[in-house]
Amino acid sequence: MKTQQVHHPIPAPSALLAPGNIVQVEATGQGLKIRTSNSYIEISAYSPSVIRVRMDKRPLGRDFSYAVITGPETTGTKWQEFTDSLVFSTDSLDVVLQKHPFSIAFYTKDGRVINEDVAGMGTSWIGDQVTTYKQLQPEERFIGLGEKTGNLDRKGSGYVNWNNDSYGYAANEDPIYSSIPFYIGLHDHLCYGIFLDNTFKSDFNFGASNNRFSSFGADGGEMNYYFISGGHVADIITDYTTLTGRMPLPPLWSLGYQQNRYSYYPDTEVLRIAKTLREKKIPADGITLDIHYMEKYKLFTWDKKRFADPVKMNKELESMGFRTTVIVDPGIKVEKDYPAYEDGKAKDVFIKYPDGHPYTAQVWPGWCNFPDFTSERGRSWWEDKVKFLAGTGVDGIWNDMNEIASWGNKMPFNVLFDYDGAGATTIGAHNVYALEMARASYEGAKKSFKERPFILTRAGYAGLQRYTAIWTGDNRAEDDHMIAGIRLLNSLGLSGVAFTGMDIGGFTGNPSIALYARWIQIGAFTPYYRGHTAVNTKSAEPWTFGEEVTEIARNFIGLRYRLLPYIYSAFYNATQDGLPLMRSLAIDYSFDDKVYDTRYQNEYLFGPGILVLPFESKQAFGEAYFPNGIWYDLFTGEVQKGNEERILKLAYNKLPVYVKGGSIIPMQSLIQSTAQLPKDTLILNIYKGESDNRYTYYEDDGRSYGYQSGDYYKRDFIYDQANGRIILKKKEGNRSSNFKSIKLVMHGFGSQQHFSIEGHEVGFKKDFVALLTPISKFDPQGVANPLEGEGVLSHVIRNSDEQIIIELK
Ligand code: NBV
Repeated sequence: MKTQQVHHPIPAPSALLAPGNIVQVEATGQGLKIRTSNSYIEISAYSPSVIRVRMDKRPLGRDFSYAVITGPETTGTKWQEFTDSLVFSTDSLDVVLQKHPFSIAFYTKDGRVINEDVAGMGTSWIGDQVTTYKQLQPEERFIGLGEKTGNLDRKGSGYVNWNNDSYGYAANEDPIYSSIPFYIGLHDHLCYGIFLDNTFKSDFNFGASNNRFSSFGADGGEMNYYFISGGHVADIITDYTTLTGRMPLPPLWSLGYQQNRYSYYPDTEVLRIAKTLREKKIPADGITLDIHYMEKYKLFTWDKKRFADPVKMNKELESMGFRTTVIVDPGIKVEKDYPAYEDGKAKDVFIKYPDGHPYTAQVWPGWCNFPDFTSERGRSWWEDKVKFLAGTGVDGIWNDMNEIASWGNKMPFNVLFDYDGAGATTIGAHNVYALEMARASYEGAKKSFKERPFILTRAGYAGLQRYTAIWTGDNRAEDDHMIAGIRLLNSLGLSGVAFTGMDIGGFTGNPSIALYARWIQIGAFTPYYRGHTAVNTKSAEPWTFGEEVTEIARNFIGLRYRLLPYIYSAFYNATQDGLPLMRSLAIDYSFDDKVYDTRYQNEYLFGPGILVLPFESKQAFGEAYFPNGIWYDLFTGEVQKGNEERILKLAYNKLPVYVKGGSIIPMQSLIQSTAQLPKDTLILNIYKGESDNRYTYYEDDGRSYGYQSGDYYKRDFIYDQANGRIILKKKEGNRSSNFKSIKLVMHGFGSQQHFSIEGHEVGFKKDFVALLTPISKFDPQGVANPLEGEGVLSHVIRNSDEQIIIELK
């Protein structure tokens, strides 16, 4: 017998508020202003594919963002009213707003749902906390959300954004240092991005502990999100970085290997490290100084006993081809007659309690006050202080502890911040403090450093890529941490941050020899490549793990230097389209289920064409997945079919790295630092492929701002598969290339030794390209001999600025 289902409504507490029905609509140039029974709503188009939704139970307040740098667009939108709904349209999507009660859904032009509120339960408030609930779509996946641990596909997980000093964090801990409330959803060959621009503590749920919805919300402030629709994940990242900005061109030296530890001192020790790198022929460009360079950890000082003459030391380092980066923390020691403190107090730059007392907490130097980076006054004060660093010949600023971290790690909620005029307590300002610190360091360095600065931060918020690179803080010297670190960097890349790194070798603890060897190999394929370790750990320079590992490190760091033309071009491209250096396969193969398989989720492309397969150091075999296309072993040239799973035999001295068919990979001769010029032949590796490819190659002086006034050399390289041609397009920019000749190295073209260049038939000779030096003396079983790219064909041509066509048939 069928029983009648009875509903006993559970009374909702009065604090729970929903928008209710639409009662009034007004068209603005860019969208609609809507009044519902309980809320104020504004929908506006920022481009045909980007729609902003603002909602509050109070009239909408000041429109201000630390993240977004663009405004709405006024053209191309229209709206229509129906009995039960309003439809707001752009050229790319239709936004359907239900009237009774209010809810919102985004559709493709051919009527497919991309994303929709849970009917009748879209957005609601519980007190000041606001959340939007989105219907889970069948097979929906979620990727991104910035520096978040966990799987590539975040389905079934929930996360919190609250910048947190996470010393020695667990590989699955949340939250850690930075907050980027932006993720990408995928289902049915559709994808979209959602960026919740709200600096309060925020909460994301991707179907965790429920089977109905994904949701995003914050502890206060407006529901203020941007919906981005796009055909491809890459388009969404590009749109997101149009909203929040892209990275500036980094100095070339910052892409070389950087050596650090907590801490190198005194000056003689710093110089010893630099000299040893040179003596051992381990290429490097940077030395990073941790907190012990300061006098009793006081900002904007040098310890005079340890560093009697920092200018001289930095000059000496520079003459050896090294650049110096120094750490800064936000805490200014409360100490009478300490100039930075007295000046900060006089200029009233510190954050305060409501009764006007400066907020004081303990960090390295002792009790400290903290500049208010959310105020124009605080930022320009800091910018001015940065001159001190410029004056001592420093080239990079490393912003640490900016969550804000302090002993006890429990900053009171009633501390006041300027929040650029609007005023905020800790609960609204905490997540942007680090972003604004990095901004002040960047702006200050831009004004006072003689060349492009390198800026690094530990914490941040959406948009941090405009000012700074980021590293993943105090990781552990453990295998799973190395692999989790890859996913953190890949996720940051999906979230608009291209310039990222992790402590190579691990910060806490001591890596095993094998772990260090694997990590230094992987590091060569991460954007910011820095070895670092904590105080009181064993030495962790590349030569401290025995002769064999020294050789492995030399090989892989050397390979990194030879790849610099490719890497620098990838950075240039990131400044243009926002696409990261480390690309999770979810970017290019978004709807290939295998990519999300936990066995394969760590694989990524470094730049557009190099596939990196990271495995733990303990593994003798690794399960690999090769996505669609043809792949070439970077070291041996061996061809690997795509759409194939394979078990790889691993070796401690060779990281599996492959190149995608159709790629054009520019390389140069080995140099020991970017201060050294490579030989004047650019090596252009061309890999036979099955589809077309276009790629922008870029050079400039690597250090000045001359590129902004045309002092650059840029050209497009096209792999025109359909017509059997490679085209090196005419150069753009006023600069001549560093390379007088180009050596064309053809991979995968078999015995075809004749090509025509500019209509003339040319014979290519059989060649041999050694990417790594043999280390077989350490390799008695001959397990891996990762040296030969054998059987390639090569031909050297003059590097003319005009278009060059190479016919393959
Ligand atoms: O300044 C010391 C360390 C630094 O080496 C590390 O990279 C930062 O993440 N810093 C944290 C301070 C606290 C270390 C326990």
